[in-house]
Amino acid sequence: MTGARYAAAVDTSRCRADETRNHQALLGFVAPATTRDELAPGAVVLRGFALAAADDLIDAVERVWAAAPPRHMSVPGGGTMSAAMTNCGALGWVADASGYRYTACDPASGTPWPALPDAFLRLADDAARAAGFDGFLPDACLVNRYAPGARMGLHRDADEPDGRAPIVSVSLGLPATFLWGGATRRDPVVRVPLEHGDVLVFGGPSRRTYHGVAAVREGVHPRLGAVRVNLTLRRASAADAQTMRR
Ligand SMILES: O=C(O)CCC(=O)C(=O)O
Ligand SMILES: [Mn+2]
Repeated sequence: MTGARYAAAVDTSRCRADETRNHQALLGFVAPATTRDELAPGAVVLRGFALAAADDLIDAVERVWAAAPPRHMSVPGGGTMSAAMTNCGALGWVADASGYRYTACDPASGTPWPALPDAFLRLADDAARAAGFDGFLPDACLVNRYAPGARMGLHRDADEPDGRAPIVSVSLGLPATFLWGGATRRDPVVRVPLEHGDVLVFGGPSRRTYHGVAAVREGVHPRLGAVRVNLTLRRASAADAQTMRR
């Protein structure tokens, strides 16, 4: 068989297997099949991985928003983030004119960030395991709310002292184009479409890769309206970051 024919045969049988599994999933027998897009060593998009939990996740997001409303944080050098942000977990990521850091309390209220919802913890552990990282126990979740036009420039998640734990990043609501770069800001960027229910896990050699989000396009999501939500689950404390790559 030629390479192309072999690839076609493999693809067809995989589609058939997925179809059967998805049919069984509709009947409630098994979890739906998830397509995996490997971006780089240690980085994978698990397509539709959060769909089954999406309603519970959004209910929990709404409770977090009620306790710690999203806000446009200031950044050093002037200006504000175009995504509105808040946090849940023992630690929350904050930006202001003096820099970026984790805090135990919401600076807006002076009270601790809301606790990490169980639905977030379950999904984070399941997705990390599916991506090859066992025992992921996040202690911080940044909740980003993007209105159409909001974006996030290329950056690395580098405020966490221990880089052994991966990052689990959950997309809900409007679709977005994720920008996946390299080890330096000048490396070429791949545009990765992300939809409601997709989960990106990046760790190991990809943990400090540059990434960002292109401006979110106009649209309406049936549950969230004209909004994209991203949950970024991380291990932010230095101690006990025991997650290792399989
Ligand atoms: O919204 C996203 O998909 C990514 C967000 C992100 O990279 C961050 O908050 O650090
Ligand atoms: Mn990031």
